[in-house]
Amino acid sequence: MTRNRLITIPISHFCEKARWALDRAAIPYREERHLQAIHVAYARRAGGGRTVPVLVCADGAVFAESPAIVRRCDADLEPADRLYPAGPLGDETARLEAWLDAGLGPDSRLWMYQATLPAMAAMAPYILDGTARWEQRIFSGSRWALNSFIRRYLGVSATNAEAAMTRIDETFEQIGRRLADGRPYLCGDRFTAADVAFAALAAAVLVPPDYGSPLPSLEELPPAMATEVARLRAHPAGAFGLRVYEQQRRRVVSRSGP
Ligand SMILES: N[C@@H](CCC(=O)N[C@@H](CS)C(=O)NCC(=O)O)C(=O)O
Repeated sequence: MTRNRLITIPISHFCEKARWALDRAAIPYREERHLQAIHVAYARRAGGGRTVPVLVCADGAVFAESPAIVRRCDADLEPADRLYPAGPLGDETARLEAWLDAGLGPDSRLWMYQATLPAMAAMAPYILDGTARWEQRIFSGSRWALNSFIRRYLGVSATNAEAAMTRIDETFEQIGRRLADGRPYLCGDRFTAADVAFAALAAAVLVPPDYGSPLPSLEELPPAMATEVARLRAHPAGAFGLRVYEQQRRRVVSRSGP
């Protein structure tokens, strides 16, 4: 039987967005998890570019950007359950998501790598969760090479991580201001793709327990990272991200399709 396939890097927060939308819409899929750098060959072979997630649908359609995957999931849902509402609310949702994809996503990832690459061995169970044995062997044998590839490719350095954290703090401030009127979600009363984007992309700095792939506990993180994670969790935007995870990550909505 041909199945939907989702090509991922297990800890990737962009992949988490896609996984969340698929899980929420109860769309069956097989997740094919790969190590960073090795993912490129699999993403390309699946019909995507060099990034993951890539969704290959049972009918052969390929979606290689997380917003496109979320929209594909919406197509199976009743209008009231869709993550992109119709009309101006949907436009606002897409604008917010695009802003978070371009800013918070890369910033939180860069900062997370700067904080965790020195502790790569301890992070191995999370980096490798669900990957093939041969990829796990490559990781054990060439952690240093992967470390330097990620540093070079993403520009990971202490200076860049500090600048990324400044921008993350600004994003958290903006999200906090948006929520200050008491609204339950970023676009008002309705849970949307903007909430999924914020919670998933902030996961690299909030390390939520309900993430769709195993993540370390606060105690397992390098102490300096744990301190920053605790600080961000206490921010109104951080508390919002954690609440959205707790209340929405395991929620499944009914499908309108067959
Ligand atoms: N705009 C893309 C971004 C995806 C993205 O940056 N994915 C990362 C993993 S978090 C990736 O594959 N990076 C590897 C690369 O750029 O080669 C989306 O929303 O799907």
